[in-house]
Amino acid sequence: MKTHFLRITVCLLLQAAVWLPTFSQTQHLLPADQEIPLEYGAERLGKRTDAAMQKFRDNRLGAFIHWGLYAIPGGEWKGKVYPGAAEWLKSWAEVPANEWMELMKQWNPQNFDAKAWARMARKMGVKYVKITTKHHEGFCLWPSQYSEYTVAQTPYKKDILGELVKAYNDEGIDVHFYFSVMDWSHPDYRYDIRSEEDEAAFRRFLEFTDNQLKELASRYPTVKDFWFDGTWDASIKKNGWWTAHVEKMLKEMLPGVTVNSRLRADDYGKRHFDSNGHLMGDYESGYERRLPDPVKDLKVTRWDWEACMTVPENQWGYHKDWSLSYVKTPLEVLERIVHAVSMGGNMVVNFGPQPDGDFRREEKELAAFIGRWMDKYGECIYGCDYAGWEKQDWGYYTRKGDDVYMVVFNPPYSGRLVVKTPPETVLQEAVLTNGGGKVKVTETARHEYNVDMPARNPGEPFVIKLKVGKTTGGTDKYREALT
Ligand code: H76
Repeated sequence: MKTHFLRITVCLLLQAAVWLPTFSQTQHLLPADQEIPLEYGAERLGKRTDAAMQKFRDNRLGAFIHWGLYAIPGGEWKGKVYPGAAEWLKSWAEVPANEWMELMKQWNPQNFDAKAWARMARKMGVKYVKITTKHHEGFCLWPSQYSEYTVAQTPYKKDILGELVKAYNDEGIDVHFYFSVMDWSHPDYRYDIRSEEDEAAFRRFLEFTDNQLKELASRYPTVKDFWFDGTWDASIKKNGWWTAHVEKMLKEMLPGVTVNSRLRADDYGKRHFDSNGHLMGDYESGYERRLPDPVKDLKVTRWDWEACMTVPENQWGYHKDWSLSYVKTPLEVLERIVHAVSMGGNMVVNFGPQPDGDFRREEKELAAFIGRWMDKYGECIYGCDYAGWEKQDWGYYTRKGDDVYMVVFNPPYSGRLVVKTPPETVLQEAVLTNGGGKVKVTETARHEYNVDMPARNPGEPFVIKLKVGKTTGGTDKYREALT
């Protein structure tokens, strides 16, 4: 009974370790005159306005690649299948690092074809791909001179990361690097600093990490972004200076590079948002497998953010058994993409390639489905932003300059799509994108309209582009009720 209780507690703690980092950040803005001085707080107030950041933002749709040794066992260790995230198997099954690294002998992805991956990404319509250069396990997808656990020490030998960077860039796709600071195979990693010995070891570890990051930045100078993970431990919170240093170092080496908020901790160990409530890094990266509420959480439209999601409930690396949790349908994935863009965010859809270097059937089908839709309707995604209009039940708005898009996911039985425009804004015209022609607009009240459903229901989420004008004074035929 006792051991059972203990096991449950340990399991809960491990799970907490997984979700804590994504739920702990909040923004608490202090009145300007009450702000405290910080040496390692936000670099800047408000959104970045340079071209590189605008490109990051305009891309809107990305893919995540989680690929490492964990793909080989695929969630199963010594005959037992673990339902938790496959890339955490080392932790679930409590495998010591040296035993885990034996998997390197089996790293030989004979079907790996970087060009085929890049074609698949282009056809899916993603504008960038985030690749796990090193996940928590510590195995490097590039031949790092600072580690013995790299692709170079496997039967496959080749620089997987280098091949991918080239192949994606050749297809016009930006590459972003995922990098886990927490490293389960490095003897100097510490979860907390409790002694001088810890202090010395962790200092060596941070130097090692700096070296790996500098190596990545100089070997692959076209990288556009570093997405840090595994930064939630007390050891890192006690070394907020180092996270500010990394941000600065990378930005000096690679002008324009973007860095996620998850890297950062300030002088007091406050993460994502500093002690004065200002976002650190260039964009918020806390929306992992969840999204802000499209009505209640509009505060997120004030800063840049990027969400990422798994296709099963929580599997990033390859897991051989997807029947253990709910798997989102391609339509559900699409809706999350639109949901994110409608609130001014990016969405990154995860893929966990198989150990042989190919993608599982479900992922290929998903990529093809999203790609077909993006091909027809992508103009409401790329370069689009939060429209600022009141959310309606039929779906989501996005906006590009003066054009407002209605992305219709839930067509109503009435056949009328309600649109409420902000003050001084009038609806002039509604046109189906993808060559569908005009649909009728009827003014029903002040700043309220019915937009007709297309004569033939497209049978898939579709997009109506709205032409919008400004009211020019004149008399108002509507009167408020006297009550
Ligand atoms: C916890 C955790 C990690 N963060 C996600 C993006 C995956 O990499 C997961 O293993």
